Amino acid sequence: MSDRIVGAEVILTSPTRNFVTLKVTTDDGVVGYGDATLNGRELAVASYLRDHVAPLLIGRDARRIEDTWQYLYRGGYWRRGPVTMAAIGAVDVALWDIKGKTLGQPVYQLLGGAVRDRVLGYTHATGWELPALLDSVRERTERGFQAVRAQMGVPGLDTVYGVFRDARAYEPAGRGAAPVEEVWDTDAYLRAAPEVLAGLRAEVGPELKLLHDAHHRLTPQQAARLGRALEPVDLFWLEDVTPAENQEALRLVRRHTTVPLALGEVFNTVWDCQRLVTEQLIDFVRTCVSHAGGISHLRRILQLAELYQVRGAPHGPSDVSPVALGASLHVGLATPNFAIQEYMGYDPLVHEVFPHAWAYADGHLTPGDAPGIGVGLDEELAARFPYEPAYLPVARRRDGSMTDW
Ligand code: KDG
Ligand code: MG
Repeated sequence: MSDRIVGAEVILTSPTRNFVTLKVTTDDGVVGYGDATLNGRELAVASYLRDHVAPLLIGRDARRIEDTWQYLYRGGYWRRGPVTMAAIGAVDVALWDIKGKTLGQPVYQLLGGAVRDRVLGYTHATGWELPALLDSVRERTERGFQAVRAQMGVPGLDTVYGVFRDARAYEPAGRGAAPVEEVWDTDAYLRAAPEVLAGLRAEVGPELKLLHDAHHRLTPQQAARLGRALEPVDLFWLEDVTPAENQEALRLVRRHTTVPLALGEVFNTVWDCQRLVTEQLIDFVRTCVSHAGGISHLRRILQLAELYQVRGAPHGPSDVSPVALGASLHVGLATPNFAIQEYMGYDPLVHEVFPHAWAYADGHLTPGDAPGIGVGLDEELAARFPYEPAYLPVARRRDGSMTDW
């Protein structure tokens, strides 16, 4: 038994939405999977893996997870960025999967064992106006969710990202050769959101954990105002209030509001998180196992965060594949400052393509006890759904200029 890597294959599939999966095989025939899906930029990561990483993996010792991470990160010279870090993340998760399968243990046991019995999950509810939103939230709480992210429409706009006028579940990316363009109006949003969320809190009572995502749309001053206005709603968190390239901006928000802040779903490395964590400018760090260098790097981020009482709350919309969700849950079960896992859910077909040991019950998720990550890939079924171009929408202000969404 030598654990040499003999195969590294990239598999694209689109069972209702696109996923990129790395399959690593050892000379013993052990197979490990890693998620390399980067919503709307799938082919870039697929090429990075196929053309530049897979050839380097052949012949390497699959047991040397950290050394392979360092080799790909430092050896690439061009560091960080979503494409690089998603590719490295896929390799890392696949190697943890192989290690677990080789040792006959679920990955959380290899990370030090469980520190909790199950991981709290939150899901998405949307409604254009309060009554529809309330229905959507109630449907989720009836399914056991104790934490719900609530998004509403904005009067005067035709569409708002992630919110449907009817009761359909939404998919963040729309199929087609180019992104859909939406119109955005921050002032109208700032008038609507506090009223709808206050109304929602009044209806659902004090216990339900309510979350809201502002999708990087606000200036620091607008974010501070919104945070203050939402204090009586007692949110579990307010997410992505402002783009975080300029991290100084969060200092202004913090000075004016005690609303808990969550941020980091677009971050890729511990260095993106360093300042916000060490200066305690956020309460929850949202880096995702598949976009931030895999299990090894997510653990590093959460261990830094633990020193500053910042908690982990990884990204988990439908574009984070069941492989990444499983990997995140192993980290969640074994990491003390892991607060909550986003779980948007998947189309039934996605569950078929990726059979998994992880499970949802009663508002919580568990990774299961299958060796490795515990998520497989039905390659025959996957092959029936080839990749189709799909993009997240883009947004313009009323004057036609581009804005964050
Ligand atoms: O691909 C990214 C989207 O899925 C993202 O918009 C979802 O903001 C999001 C969230 O919090 O899940
Ligand atoms: Mg978000």
